[in-house]
Amino acid sequence: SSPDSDGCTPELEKAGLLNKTKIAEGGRKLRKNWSPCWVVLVGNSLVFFKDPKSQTPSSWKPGNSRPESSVDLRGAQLHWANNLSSKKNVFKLRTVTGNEFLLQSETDSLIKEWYNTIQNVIDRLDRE
Ligand code: I3P
Repeated sequence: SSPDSDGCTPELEKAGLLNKTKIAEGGRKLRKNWSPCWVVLVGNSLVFFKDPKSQTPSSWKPGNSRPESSVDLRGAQLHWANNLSSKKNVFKLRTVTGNEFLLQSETDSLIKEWYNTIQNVIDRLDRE
C-alpha cells in the first residue's frame, strides 16, 4: 500500500534546492535578499527551509524540521519573471495575500519542472 493509504498525510510532490528571495509582503515591496533554500511542495503548500546543508529531500519529514515559512498555493499566481532579475530562469509566485517570491535555478530543466509542478497544483486548487 502507499505511504498515504490512510489519506491523512499530504502527499510530497517535489523537493529540492532553489534560490529564493521574497520581493513583497502583503503588497509592500521588499528589498531583494537572494539565498539558497530547500523548497518542498506538499499538499497545497510550498514550504521553505532555511539551512540547505541540514536538509535533503530524503530527510524531510512532516514535523521533523522547522520550516522558515510556507505559502498557500490556493489562488496563487505564477509567472516567468526574467524581467525582474539579472539572473536567468526566474519565476515569480504571488499569493492571494500579496506576498511575492522569486525562485531561480541555474538549471533550465529543473526550473521548468518546478514551474510546471507548482502550476499544476494551482490549477487543481482552482478547479476545486
Ligand atoms: C541587489 C542585489 C540583487 C539584485 C538587485 C540588487 O543589490 O544585487 O542580487 O537582484 O537588483 O538591487 P543589494 O545587494 O545592494 O540589495 P538580481 O540578482 O535578481 O538581479 P534589482 O534592484 O535590479 O532587483
